[in-house]
Amino acid sequence: MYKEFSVIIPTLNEEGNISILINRILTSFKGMEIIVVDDGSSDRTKDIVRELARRHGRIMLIDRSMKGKERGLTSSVIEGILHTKRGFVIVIDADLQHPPRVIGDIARRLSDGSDLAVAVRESVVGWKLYRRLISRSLIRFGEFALWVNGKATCSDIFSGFFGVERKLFENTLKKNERRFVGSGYKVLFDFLKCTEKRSIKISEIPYRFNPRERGASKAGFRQGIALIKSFLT
Ligand SMILES: Nc1nc2c(ncn2[C@@H]2O[C@H](COP(=O)(O)OP(=O)(O)OP(=O)(O)O)[C@@H](O)[C@H]2O)c(=O)[nH]1
Ligand SMILES: [Mg+2]
Repeated sequence: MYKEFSVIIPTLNEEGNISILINRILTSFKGMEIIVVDDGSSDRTKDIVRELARRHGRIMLIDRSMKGKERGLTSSVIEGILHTKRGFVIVIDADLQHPPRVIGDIARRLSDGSDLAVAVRESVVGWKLYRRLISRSLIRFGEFALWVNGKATCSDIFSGFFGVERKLFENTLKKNERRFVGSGYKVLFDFLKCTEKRSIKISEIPYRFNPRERGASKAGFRQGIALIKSFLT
């Protein structure tokens, strides 16, 4: 039973993926709460989640379509985390690039006493050379920034797939509200840069990051700018 866990899924036009992901969680992780945080999808994502929520009490949809300029991946994840009362939260993308079975490994590490459990991309399949190069340089820069400032780190500082003790996340956020870049993509990095080295127990679970099969990527120039902002705040 996963009564202490809530999984947070940010969505933007994921009609081809969301029901597959939710059904896998429903069957593999009994009792786990599922919170979908949608930023105004124009496809059927919200309808699909509403229909599933009608049938299963542990699914919830947070519809942010009226939020205007507050939209963004990081602010969606934060809103989902602040919504739950469960002890641990696990953040996962909706597009199935994060293998749902790893949710179980993350949950186990958190139950065993880790404060933060990060699913780390061991290999990335299908990225073009320029995306690999840009990503590599940004990762190196981010790692350097954490290192010089004496902050916590891990082998995949930009991972979007991780679990954390909820109270720890909330306290860190409360003390550093302005340092979390709501429009950005890298909520884990924002959390790490606000956490002192060796102050928390971090564990890692390696996995293979596959290309998206359905739906379109939302990563792009805007997120690049948000990441630079993350480095500077
Ligand atoms: N709520 C919310 N979700 C978002 C937003 N942008 C992206 N998402 C979701 O966040 C997750 C990650 O976005 P992706 O577009 O897959 O980003 P990525 O994995 O870095 O890029 P690809 O590898 O190209 O898929 C997916 O579940 C998206 O639907 C946003 O502004 N708000
Ligand atoms: Mg993706």
